[in-house]
Amino acid sequence: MKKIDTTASINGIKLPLCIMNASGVLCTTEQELSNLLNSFSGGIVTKSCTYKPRKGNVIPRYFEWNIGSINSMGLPNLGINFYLSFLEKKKINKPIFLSISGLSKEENYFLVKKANESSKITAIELNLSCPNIVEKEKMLGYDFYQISNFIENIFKFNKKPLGIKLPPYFREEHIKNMALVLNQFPIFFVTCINSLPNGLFIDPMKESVVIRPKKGFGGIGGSIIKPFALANIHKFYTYLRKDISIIGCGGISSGKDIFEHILCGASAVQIGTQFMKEGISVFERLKKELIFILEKKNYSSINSFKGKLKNF
Ligand code: RRO
Repeated sequence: MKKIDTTASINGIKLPLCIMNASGVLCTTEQELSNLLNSFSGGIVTKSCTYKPRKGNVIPRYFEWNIGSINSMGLPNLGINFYLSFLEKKKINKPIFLSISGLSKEENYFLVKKANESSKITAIELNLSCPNIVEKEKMLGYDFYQISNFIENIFKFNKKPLGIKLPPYFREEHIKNMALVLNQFPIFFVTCINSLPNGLFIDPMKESVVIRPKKGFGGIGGSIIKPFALANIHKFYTYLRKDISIIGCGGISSGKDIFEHILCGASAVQIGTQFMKEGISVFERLKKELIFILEKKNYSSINSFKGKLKNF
Protein backbone atom coordinates (compact mmCIF):
# COMPACT_ATOMS: atom_id res chain seq x y z
CA MET A 1 0.00 0.00 0.00
CA LYS A 2 1.45 3.41 -0.85
CA LYS A 3 1.94 6.01 1.85
CA ILE A 4 -0.89 8.53 2.14
CA ASP A 5 0.18 12.14 2.59
CA THR A 6 -2.16 14.02 4.96
CA THR A 7 0.09 17.06 5.37
CA ALA A 8 -1.13 20.42 4.14
CA SER A 9 0.23 23.67 2.80
CA ILE A 10 -1.55 26.94 3.54
CA ASN A 11 0.01 29.18 0.94
CA GLY A 12 3.44 27.79 1.83
CA ILE A 13 2.84 27.28 5.59
CA LYS A 14 3.44 23.56 6.09
CA LEU A 15 1.16 21.67 8.45
CA PRO A 16 2.22 18.15 9.53
CA LEU A 17 -1.50 17.23 9.35
CA CYS A 18 -4.33 19.06 7.55
CA ILE A 19 -6.51 19.01 10.71
CA MET A 20 -6.39 21.55 13.56
CA ASN A 21 -8.69 23.07 16.17
CA ALA A 22 -11.12 25.89 15.42
CA SER A 23 -10.46 29.08 17.32
CA GLY A 24 -12.44 29.26 20.55
CA VAL A 25 -12.58 25.57 21.34
CA LEU A 26 -10.29 24.39 24.17
CA CYS A 27 -7.55 26.87 23.22
CA THR A 28 -7.93 29.66 25.80
CA THR A 29 -5.88 28.60 28.84
CA GLU A 30 -2.29 27.48 29.41
CA GLN A 31 -3.47 23.91 30.04
CA GLU A 32 -5.62 23.76 26.90
CA LEU A 33 -2.86 25.16 24.70
CA SER A 34 -0.29 22.77 26.19
CA ASN A 35 -2.65 19.88 25.43
CA LEU A 36 -2.87 21.05 21.82
CA LEU A 37 0.93 21.33 21.58
CA ASN A 38 1.17 17.69 22.68
CA SER A 39 -1.64 16.46 20.40
CA PHE A 40 -1.87 15.13 16.85
CA SER A 41 -3.37 18.42 15.58
CA GLY A 42 -1.52 19.80 12.57
CA GLY A 43 -1.54 23.35 13.90
CA ILE A 44 -2.85 25.40 16.79
CA VAL A 45 -5.27 28.29 16.61
CA THR A 46 -5.55 30.31 19.81
CA LYS A 47 -8.79 31.68 21.23
CA SER A 48 -9.50 35.06 19.62
CA CYS A 49 -7.84 37.65 21.81
CA THR A 50 -8.35 41.26 22.74
CA TYR A 51 -5.89 43.66 24.38
CA LYS A 52 -7.37 43.31 27.88
CA PRO A 53 -8.35 39.93 29.33
CA ARG A 54 -12.13 39.34 29.22
CA LYS A 55 -14.34 37.12 31.34
CA GLY A 56 -16.94 36.90 28.55
CA ASN A 57 -20.70 36.49 28.94
CA VAL A 58 -22.61 34.97 31.85
CA ILE A 59 -23.06 31.19 31.98
CA PRO A 60 -24.59 28.97 30.74
CA ARG A 61 -23.21 30.27 27.44
CA TYR A 62 -22.62 27.03 25.48
CA PHE A 63 -25.01 24.19 24.76
CA GLU A 64 -24.83 21.20 22.43
CA TRP A 65 -27.28 18.63 21.13
CA ASN A 66 -26.88 15.66 18.76
CA ILE A 67 -26.38 17.67 15.55
CA GLY A 68 -25.39 21.14 16.66
CA SER A 69 -24.14 23.62 19.20
CA ILE A 70 -25.08 27.14 20.22
CA ASN A 71 -22.75 29.60 21.95
CA SER A 72 -22.65 33.12 23.17
CA MET A 73 -19.27 33.06 24.86
CA GLY A 74 -18.65 36.79 24.44
CA LEU A 75 -14.94 36.56 23.63
CA PRO A 76 -13.57 35.27 26.97
CA ASN A 77 -9.77 35.34 26.66
CA LEU A 78 -6.66 36.01 28.70
CA GLY A 79 -5.48 39.01 26.68
CA ILE A 80 -2.85 39.13 23.91
CA ASN A 81 0.09 39.42 26.32
CA PHE A 82 -0.79 36.08 27.90
CA TYR A 83 -0.75 34.31 24.51
CA LEU A 84 2.51 35.95 23.45
CA SER A 85 4.29 35.11 26.70
CA PHE A 86 2.90 31.55 26.75
CA LEU A 87 4.36 30.98 23.29
CA GLU A 88 7.71 32.53 24.32
CA LYS A 89 8.06 29.89 27.05
CA LYS A 90 7.20 26.88 24.91
CA LYS A 91 9.01 24.74 22.41
CA ILE A 92 6.84 25.01 19.30
CA ASN A 93 6.51 21.97 17.07
CA LYS A 94 3.78 23.03 14.64
CA PRO A 95 2.38 26.20 13.07
CA ILE A 96 0.73 28.63 15.49
CA PHE A 97 -2.14 30.80 14.33
CA LEU A 98 -2.79 33.68 16.72
CA SER A 99 -6.45 34.60 16.45
CA ILE A 100 -7.15 38.29 16.96
CA SER A 101 -10.53 39.89 17.50
CA GLY A 102 -10.24 43.48 18.68
CA LEU A 103 -13.41 45.31 19.73
CA SER A 104 -12.67 48.18 17.33
CA LYS A 105 -10.63 48.73 14.19
CA GLU A 106 -8.02 50.62 16.23
CA GLU A 107 -7.70 47.72 18.66
CA ASN A 108 -7.20 45.33 15.74
CA TYR A 109 -4.40 47.51 14.33
CA PHE A 110 -2.74 47.51 17.73
CA LEU A 111 -3.09 43.73 18.15
CA VAL A 112 -1.73 42.96 14.67
CA LYS A 113 1.26 45.20 15.42
CA LYS A 114 1.90 43.34 18.68
CA ALA A 115 1.62 39.96 16.95
CA ASN A 116 4.20 41.12 14.41
CA GLU A 117 6.75 41.44 17.25
CA SER A 118 6.60 37.73 18.12
CA SER A 119 8.79 35.20 16.32
CA LYS A 120 6.73 32.31 17.74
CA ILE A 121 3.62 33.15 15.72
CA THR A 122 3.48 31.53 12.31
CA ALA A 123 0.41 33.44 11.12
CA ILE A 124 -2.38 35.71 12.27
CA GLU A 125 -6.03 34.66 11.90
CA LEU A 126 -7.91 37.95 12.01
CA ASN A 127 -11.43 37.21 13.23
CA LEU A 128 -13.84 39.59 11.50
CA SER A 129 -16.88 37.45 12.26
CA CYS A 130 -17.57 37.11 15.98
CA PRO A 131 -21.35 36.73 16.21
CA ASN A 132 -21.76 37.56 19.90
CA ILE A 133 -20.26 40.97 20.53
CA VAL A 134 -22.64 43.91 20.35
CA GLU A 135 -20.27 46.83 20.46
CA LYS A 136 -20.63 50.10 18.60
CA GLU A 137 -19.13 48.82 15.35
CA LYS A 138 -20.82 46.49 12.89
CA MET A 139 -19.25 43.07 12.30
CA LEU A 140 -16.54 43.82 9.69
CA GLY A 141 -17.16 40.59 7.81
CA TYR A 142 -20.62 41.94 6.91
CA ASP A 143 -19.48 45.52 6.34
CA PHE A 144 -18.72 45.65 2.63
CA TYR A 145 -18.06 49.41 2.79
CA GLN A 146 -15.45 49.49 5.56
CA ILE A 147 -13.57 46.22 5.14
CA SER A 148 -11.43 47.26 2.16
CA ASN A 149 -10.06 50.35 3.88
CA PHE A 150 -9.55 48.37 7.09
CA ILE A 151 -7.50 45.63 5.39
CA GLU A 152 -5.54 48.23 3.43
CA ASN A 153 -4.53 49.83 6.73
CA ILE A 154 -3.52 46.45 8.20
CA PHE A 155 -1.16 45.77 5.31
CA LYS A 156 0.53 49.15 5.75
CA PHE A 157 2.46 47.62 8.65
CA ASN A 158 1.74 43.88 8.79
CA LYS A 159 4.61 41.61 7.72
CA LYS A 160 3.28 38.28 9.06
CA PRO A 161 1.31 35.74 7.06
CA LEU A 162 -2.26 36.83 7.68
CA GLY A 163 -5.64 35.22 7.06
CA ILE A 164 -9.20 36.28 7.75
CA LYS A 165 -11.90 34.32 9.57
CA LEU A 166 -15.10 35.02 7.69
CA PRO A 167 -18.73 34.74 8.67
CA PRO A 168 -21.09 32.62 6.57
CA TYR A 169 -22.64 34.36 3.57
CA PHE A 170 -25.96 33.33 2.11
CA ARG A 171 -25.90 35.11 -1.24
CA GLU A 172 -23.49 34.57 -4.09
CA GLU A 173 -23.04 38.31 -4.68
CA HIS A 174 -21.80 38.75 -1.11
CA ILE A 175 -19.13 36.09 -1.58
CA LYS A 176 -18.17 37.53 -4.95
CA ASN A 177 -17.89 41.07 -3.55
CA MET A 178 -15.88 39.91 -0.53
CA ALA A 179 -13.54 37.88 -2.76
CA LEU A 180 -13.03 40.90 -5.02
CA VAL A 181 -11.96 42.94 -1.98
CA LEU A 182 -9.70 40.20 -0.55
CA ASN A 183 -8.05 39.56 -3.93
CA GLN A 184 -6.56 43.07 -3.81
CA PHE A 185 -4.40 42.26 -0.78
CA PRO A 186 -1.51 39.88 0.01
CA ILE A 187 -3.74 37.70 2.17
CA PHE A 188 -2.45 34.15 2.86
CA PHE A 189 -5.72 32.42 3.64
CA VAL A 190 -9.36 32.73 4.62
CA THR A 191 -11.09 30.53 7.17
CA CYS A 192 -14.69 29.69 6.19
CA ILE A 193 -16.88 29.77 8.25
CA ASN A 194 -17.49 31.16 11.73
CA SER A 195 -20.69 30.04 13.46
CA LEU A 196 -24.06 31.02 11.95
CA PRO A 197 -25.03 34.14 13.89
CA ASN A 198 -28.24 34.64 15.84
CA GLY A 199 -29.60 31.13 16.01
CA LEU A 200 -32.03 30.07 18.71
CA PHE A 201 -32.20 26.59 20.23
CA ILE A 202 -34.92 25.91 22.78
CA ASP A 203 -35.95 23.22 25.23
CA PRO A 204 -39.66 22.50 24.65
CA MET A 205 -39.96 20.54 27.92
CA LYS A 206 -38.73 23.46 29.99
CA GLU A 207 -40.28 25.91 27.51
CA SER A 208 -37.02 27.81 27.75
CA VAL A 209 -33.94 28.95 25.93
CA VAL A 210 -30.76 26.94 26.69
CA ILE A 211 -28.14 29.68 27.12
CA ARG A 212 -28.42 32.80 29.29
CA PRO A 213 -26.79 35.68 27.32
CA LYS A 214 -28.73 37.58 24.63
CA LYS A 215 -32.06 35.95 25.59
CA GLY A 216 -30.81 32.60 24.31
CA PHE A 217 -29.60 33.71 20.86
CA GLY A 218 -26.13 32.62 19.77
CA GLY A 219 -23.80 31.31 17.08
CA ILE A 220 -24.69 27.89 15.68
CA GLY A 221 -22.03 25.26 14.96
CA GLY A 222 -21.87 21.50 14.45
CA SER A 223 -23.13 19.09 11.79
CA ILE A 224 -26.16 21.16 10.87
CA ILE A 225 -24.01 23.97 9.48
CA LYS A 226 -21.92 21.78 7.16
CA PRO A 227 -23.91 22.58 3.97
CA PHE A 228 -23.36 26.30 4.59
CA ALA A 229 -19.64 25.78 5.24
CA LEU A 230 -19.27 23.73 2.04
CA ALA A 231 -21.16 26.32 0.00
CA ASN A 232 -18.99 29.17 1.29
CA ILE A 233 -15.75 27.23 0.76
CA HIS A 234 -16.69 26.24 -2.77
CA LYS A 235 -17.83 29.71 -3.84
CA PHE A 236 -14.73 31.34 -2.35
CA TYR A 237 -12.63 28.71 -4.12
CA THR A 238 -14.16 29.88 -7.39
CA TYR A 239 -13.74 33.60 -6.77
CA LEU A 240 -10.52 33.95 -4.74
CA ARG A 241 -7.06 34.31 -6.22
CA LYS A 242 -5.61 30.82 -6.49
CA ASP A 243 -2.74 31.54 -4.08
CA ILE A 244 -5.16 32.42 -1.25
CA SER A 245 -5.73 29.13 0.61
CA ILE A 246 -9.03 28.24 2.24
CA ILE A 247 -9.20 26.66 5.69
CA GLY A 248 -12.54 24.87 5.98
CA CYS A 249 -14.44 25.04 9.25
CA GLY A 250 -18.00 23.99 9.98
CA GLY A 251 -19.74 20.72 10.68
CA ILE A 252 -16.81 18.30 10.63
CA SER A 253 -17.21 15.21 12.80
CA SER A 254 -15.80 12.47 10.53
CA GLY A 255 -13.12 11.78 7.93
CA LYS A 256 -15.86 11.92 5.30
CA ASP A 257 -16.69 15.50 6.31
CA ILE A 258 -13.01 16.46 5.90
CA PHE A 259 -12.99 14.82 2.47
CA GLU A 260 -16.01 16.92 1.47
CA HIS A 261 -14.42 20.17 2.68
CA ILE A 262 -11.27 19.46 0.66
CA LEU A 263 -13.30 18.47 -2.41
CA CYS A 264 -14.96 21.90 -2.19
CA GLY A 265 -11.56 23.61 -2.12
CA ALA A 266 -10.24 23.61 1.46
CA SER A 267 -6.47 23.17 1.91
CA ALA A 268 -6.84 22.29 5.59
CA VAL A 269 -9.67 22.08 8.12
CA GLN A 270 -10.56 23.15 11.66
CA ILE A 271 -12.66 21.26 14.18
CA GLY A 272 -14.94 23.18 16.56
CA THR A 273 -18.04 21.54 18.04
CA GLN A 274 -16.74 17.97 17.60
CA PHE A 275 -13.45 18.87 19.36
CA MET A 276 -15.54 20.28 22.23
CA LYS A 277 -17.59 17.05 22.41
CA GLU A 278 -14.80 14.54 22.00
CA GLY A 279 -11.69 16.20 23.37
CA ILE A 280 -8.09 16.01 22.26
CA SER A 281 -8.28 12.47 20.79
CA VAL A 282 -10.46 13.79 17.93
CA PHE A 283 -7.44 14.68 15.77
CA GLU A 284 -5.98 11.17 15.68
CA ARG A 285 -9.39 9.60 14.99
CA LEU A 286 -10.13 12.00 12.13
CA LYS A 287 -6.69 11.45 10.65
CA LYS A 288 -7.28 7.67 10.62
CA GLU A 289 -10.74 8.10 9.06
CA LEU A 290 -9.40 10.43 6.37
CA ILE A 291 -6.56 8.02 5.50
CA PHE A 292 -9.07 5.17 5.27
CA ILE A 293 -11.15 7.10 2.71
CA LEU A 294 -8.13 8.15 0.66
CA GLU A 295 -6.88 4.56 0.56
CA LYS A 296 -10.25 3.34 -0.68
CA LYS A 297 -10.36 6.06 -3.33
CA ASN A 298 -6.74 5.57 -4.28
CA TYR A 299 -5.76 9.19 -3.61
CA SER A 300 -2.21 9.69 -2.30
CA SER A 301 -2.57 13.29 -1.09
CA ILE A 302 -4.97 16.16 -0.54
CA ASN A 303 -3.87 17.89 -3.72
CA SER A 304 -5.11 14.97 -5.85
CA PHE A 305 -8.73 15.98 -5.23
CA LYS A 306 -8.71 19.47 -3.70
CA GLY A 307 -11.41 21.67 -5.27
CA LYS A 308 -12.33 19.00 -7.81
CA LEU A 309 -16.03 18.80 -6.95
CA LYS A 310 -17.97 17.69 -10.05
CA ASN A 311 -21.13 19.27 -11.43
CA PHE A 312 -23.77 17.41 -13.37
O1 RRO B 1 -16.43 34.23 21.89
C1 RRO B 1 -17.44 34.09 21.18
O2 RRO B 1 -18.58 34.35 21.58
C2 RRO B 1 -17.32 33.63 19.79
C3 RRO B 1 -16.44 34.16 18.87
BR1 RRO B 1 -15.18 35.47 19.33
C4 RRO B 1 -16.46 33.73 17.52
O3 RRO B 1 -15.71 34.18 16.64
N1 RRO B 1 -17.36 32.78 17.19
C5 RRO B 1 -18.22 32.25 18.08
O4 RRO B 1 -19.04 31.37 17.72
N2 RRO B 1 -18.19 32.68 19.39
